Amino acid sequence: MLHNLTKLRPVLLLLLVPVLLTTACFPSHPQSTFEAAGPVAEAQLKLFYIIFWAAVFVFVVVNGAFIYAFIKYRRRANEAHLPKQTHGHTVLEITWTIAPMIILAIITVPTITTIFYTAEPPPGKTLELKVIAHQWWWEFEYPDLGITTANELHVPVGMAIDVSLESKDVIHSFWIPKLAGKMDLVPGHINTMWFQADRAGEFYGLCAEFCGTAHAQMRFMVHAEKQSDFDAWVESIKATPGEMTGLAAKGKDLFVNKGFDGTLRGEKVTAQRCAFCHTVEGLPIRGAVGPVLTHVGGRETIGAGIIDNSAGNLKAWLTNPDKMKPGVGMPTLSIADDELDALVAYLEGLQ
Ligand code: HEC
Ligand SMILES: [Cu+2]
Repeated sequence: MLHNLTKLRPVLLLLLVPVLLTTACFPSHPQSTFEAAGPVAEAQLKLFYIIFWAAVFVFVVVNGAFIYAFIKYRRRANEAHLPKQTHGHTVLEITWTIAPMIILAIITVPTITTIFYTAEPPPGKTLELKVIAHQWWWEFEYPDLGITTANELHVPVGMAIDVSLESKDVIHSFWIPKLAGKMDLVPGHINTMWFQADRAGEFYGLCAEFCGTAHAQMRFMVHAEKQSDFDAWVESIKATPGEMTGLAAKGKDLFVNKGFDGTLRGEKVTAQRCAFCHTVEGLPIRGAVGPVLTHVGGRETIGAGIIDNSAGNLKAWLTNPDKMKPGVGMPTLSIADDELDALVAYLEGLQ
């Protein structure tokens, strides 16, 4: 008995695999698409179910026929002759030609209508959003509102967001599992899509196309909020940061004026100024290599959605961004400890 069980072990382990795999589809998981929170994700989920059940139907019918034939026509003991052979059967042949046509139609019609539905936002008021992908972070521009942010998206609940997608470097893919399926961001080409959040909440977003070393750390958070909260957020983003005092003022001076030496992906770099790469509204220079930092102090995460935004993490990031996000496009600079504290105070003051 025990011996038999040992023999069965590989089989039992193999059975465990599908069981574990199904646990990956738990609806409340941030990356699950089974808990759609907007019309686009719902349409895509509906289409998934149609195709899924069509596939289940085909699986059951084909394998059912197989199993039936295996059992009914198996070779029995002492059976010398073959079962009755059929050559040509008009009814059967017509059936297995028409049945797949019906199944394909059942799949094709909703697929095409869903493609058209998700391609263009419905008529009515929409909010325009430009998404620009960078290795490995997100730039979000709202052309109607005249604001730009990074790695954190705010949208009003119940409003269709009319998205145009482009990339500064390689192909990325924009994906908010609970709101809308993936769409590529291609350098030199603009793709479009739309999505809408039907309830307030935070939705997880990520890059879904392998785009280099830190691809897995290219994330963002979508905050869907009621119109008045969204309007208040827009006002806060439009505001230019106020005067800095004390340590933060020293940090601001370092941010604009000091050139730091360091390394970028193993190469030596010199005289790197933060403001050459980052924009902070109100400063005399505007950098466009890294994310806009005008209101970075008010963001929940840094490093494109991967690390909580806290003084400790900001300091760790400035000390060695490459350690927190291997391959990152921000150089590891030699910054003295008191300078780090001043820079962190400045960044935290950018609310
Ligand atoms: C050579 C350009 C460059 C320089 C110089 C530079 N950065 Fe960056 N920085 C980047 C890039 C690129 C990112 C985005 C990294 C990512 O998430 O992939 C970044 C990210 C950041 C972030 C996180 C922002 C977010 O929303 O995730 C902060 C904070 C930051 N930099 C602060 C600074 C400060 C302070 C300095 C000066 C000491 C500095 N940077 C110098 C390119 C630069
Ligand atoms: Cu990417």
